[in-house]
Amino acid sequence: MKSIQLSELNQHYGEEVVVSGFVDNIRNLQWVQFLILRDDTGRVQITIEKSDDNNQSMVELVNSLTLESTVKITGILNENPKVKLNGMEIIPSVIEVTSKSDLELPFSYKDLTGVNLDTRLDYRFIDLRSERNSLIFKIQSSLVQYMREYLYQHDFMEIHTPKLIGAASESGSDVFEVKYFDRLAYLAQSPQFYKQMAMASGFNRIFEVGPVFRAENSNTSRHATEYTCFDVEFSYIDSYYDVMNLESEMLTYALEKVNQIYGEKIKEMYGEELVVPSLPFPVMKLSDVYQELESRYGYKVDDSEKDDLTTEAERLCYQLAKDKFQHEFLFVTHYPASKRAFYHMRDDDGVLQGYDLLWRGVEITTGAQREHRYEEIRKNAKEKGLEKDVEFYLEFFKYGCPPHGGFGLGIDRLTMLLLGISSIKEAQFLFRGPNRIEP
Ligand code: AMO
Repeated sequence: MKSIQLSELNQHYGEEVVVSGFVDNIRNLQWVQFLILRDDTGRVQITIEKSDDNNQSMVELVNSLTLESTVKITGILNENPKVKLNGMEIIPSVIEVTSKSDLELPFSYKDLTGVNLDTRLDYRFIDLRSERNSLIFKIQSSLVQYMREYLYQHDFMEIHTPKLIGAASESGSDVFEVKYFDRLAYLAQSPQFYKQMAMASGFNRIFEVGPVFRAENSNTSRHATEYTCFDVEFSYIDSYYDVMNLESEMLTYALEKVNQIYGEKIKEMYGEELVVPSLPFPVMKLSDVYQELESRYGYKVDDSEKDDLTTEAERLCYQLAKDKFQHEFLFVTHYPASKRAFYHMRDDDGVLQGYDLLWRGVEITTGAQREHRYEEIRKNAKEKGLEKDVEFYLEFFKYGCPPHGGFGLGIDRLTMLLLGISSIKEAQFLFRGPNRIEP
C-alpha cells in the first residue's frame, strides 16, 4: 500500500491506512505510548497500548525512537472524539523507521525566539520545518500560481530563456562572470533582451518566472544576489499605461485568490492584513511625489538624489499612497530618462515611458513601453556607450518588431511584503547574498 497524506485521512475512517512522516512528539505513559506523526499537510496521533502482547516490538521501537526521525506506519484509522488532535487516532500494526534523526537538533524550530537568523539559514532545512516558515512558500506558490493563471487566461505563454549569456546585458557593472570553457560568460541579470526577442519572433504575449543574478554588494533587507523574477512582455500596446493596467489587474486577481485561501491564516500567523487592492492603482509623477513628501511629511530630498526614490522616500510613499489614495500600491512615472535603461521608450518630449510600482513602501516592479524602432534604440544604446555590447540585441529590431512593453516583478520582495516579513532572507527558500552562498 502507498502512503497517503495526513490531510486525506478523514476519508478513510475504519480502514487500514499507511502513513509516513516525521516523529513530531512522543509521550510515553505507563500503559500507553502516543506518537504524533507530522507531514506537510497535518499531524495525527498514533496510539500503542503497552499491555497488548502483539505490540511489544513496537513498544520497544518507540522507546528508542528519536524525535524528527521519519517513519512509515500501517494501522487502522479510528474516529475518536476523545483525541484532541482532530478527533482521530491510528492503531498501528507495523512501524518502520525510514530514517533516524540525531537526538539533538541544532535548534528547536518549534520556538525560534532567540535563534540567530544566520544559524537558521545554515540549517534552513530545519528552520523550514516550522509551520510559520513552511507556510511562506505555500503562500508564495499560490500567489505565483494565480499570477500565471491570470496570464494564461489572457493568452500569454510561458517561455524559458538562457541564464548563461555571452555579453553583459543591461549594465556591465552588476553581472557575475563565469568561466565558460576558454572564454568568459555572464549570468543573466534579467531576461529583458530575450523577452523582447520573443516579440521580434512574433510571440504576442509571453512571461517567464526564473532566476536572475545581480552582483550588487548590498546588504539590505530587500536585496539578494540571486532572486526570482516574474517577467512579462507583450506586443501591440499603445502606451505604458497598457502595461500598468495589465500588471495591476494581474496582481489584484492573484491577491484576491490568495486572500480567499490564506487571508485568515496570514493574519493569524504573521499578523498582516491582506487588503485586496482596488483598480485602478494610483499613479504619480516622480516630481509630484517629491513635492508631496515635502509638503505633507517635511521630507526634503537632496538634488543629487532626485533621479530616483531613496529607500526613505520609498518608505514614505506607503504613507502617501494611504493618505492620498487610500491605497497600498503606487505607480511612479516620469523618471529622468537619462537615469533609466536605454531600452525604455521616450516620447517626443524625451519623457520616459516607464514606471516603478511600489507596494507598502518598497519597489516591486520596473516596467515600460520599450523602444522598438531600430534607429531610436541604436541611438539610445550609443548614448549609454553600450552600442557594441548590445549589437546582437539591436539586430532584433531591424527586421520588423511590434511595439511592445512589459515589466519585471521580484517574487521574493512580493512575498516579503505580503506577509510583513522584515527581511528578504526569510522570503527566499534559500537566500543568496554577498556573504551567503551556502548551503
Ligand atoms: P529591475 O532591475 O528594476 O528591472 O528589477 C525588477 C524587479 O526585481 C526586483 N529586484 C530585486 N529583488 C531582490 N534583490 C535584488 N537585488 C533586486 N533587484 C531588483 C525588484 C525590481 O522591481 N528588466 C527590468 C524589468 C523590465 O523593465 O521588464 C528589470 O530587471 O522587485
